[in-house]
Amino acid sequence: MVPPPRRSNIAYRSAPQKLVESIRRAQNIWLTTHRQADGDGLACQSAMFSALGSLGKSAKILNFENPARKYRFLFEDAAPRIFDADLNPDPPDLIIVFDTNDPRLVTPLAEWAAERGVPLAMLDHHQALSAPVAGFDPELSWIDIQAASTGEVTLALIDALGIQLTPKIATALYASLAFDTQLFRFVRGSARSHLMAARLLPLVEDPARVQESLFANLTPSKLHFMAEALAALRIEHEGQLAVVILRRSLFDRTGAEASDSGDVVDLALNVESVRIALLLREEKEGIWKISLRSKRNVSVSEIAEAMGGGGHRHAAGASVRGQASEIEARLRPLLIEELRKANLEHG
Ligand SMILES: [Mn+2]
Repeated sequence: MVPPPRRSNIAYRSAPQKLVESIRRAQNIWLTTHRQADGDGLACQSAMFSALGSLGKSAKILNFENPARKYRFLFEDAAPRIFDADLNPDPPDLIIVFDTNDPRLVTPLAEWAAERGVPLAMLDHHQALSAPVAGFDPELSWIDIQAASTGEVTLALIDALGIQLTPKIATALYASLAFDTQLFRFVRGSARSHLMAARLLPLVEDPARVQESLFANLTPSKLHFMAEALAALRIEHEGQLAVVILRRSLFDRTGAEASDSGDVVDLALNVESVRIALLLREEKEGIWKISLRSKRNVSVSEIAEAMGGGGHRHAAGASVRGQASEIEARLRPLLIEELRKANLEHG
């Protein structure tokens, strides 16, 4: 039997008028992304920095921590600065926030901007929060949950602004795409990511370098970290739930970066039977970062929201105070219930 054709989803919703006009009017624009910035948000910052430069705007990249080493290739022209409210910089005309629609993930910049009347434009592809959060302006923001990366939304905005793609812009957007789709594995059932790649690739000078920087960046210490982290991994609930708890001491001992733990949870989800992977990572004494990944019809976004965080259907997280065992005990019934619902749906 021939399966029905799948939607190709290649049509972009048009850019919000208010967003395009605000960028055209603004002279000084800051570009930021969520805390624990990843390859998507950082690449969008890099692309927009170049794009605004070609419009003659003055742009600044401001983040909350230095980018991980593997992302440094994105910032050969403009090193990101760390936002510091105490430095009292002149407020910009507009702040564009990439890869989140939650102003709480850009604190204290969101509060700083609100006090000075600086609007926040949020470009994102995560599910919008179910409850409105102060600082989020829906008319000035562009959330497209069909996009597999915020880079797709950023490219559509660059097009709407009439900006010509350059090798720099194309390379950054290609990096966003390669990163968030994990080399075209997670394309949200749409042809868009591949079509976008086909458009960008002729302008990307060294696509292999993008791939190597983002993915072929293992070090011996990272491998030792992975070995210990995987040894601590438990697979439970008839193989459907993977749990790993990573203490600060492991990072100190192996010299791994916080962002390295993402690979552990991704690997756990690659176990055939696993439907949810839970990672608890000790950020500092008594503060744990919850990372949840799921696949197929299992959603983890509500669980993350219930823990005070957010995210999307298959990847979500939260930051929680307490002991690892007690946080795991709070999460467990929510995870089991979600698995039960998903199993029922499957019949
Ligand atoms: Mn993203």
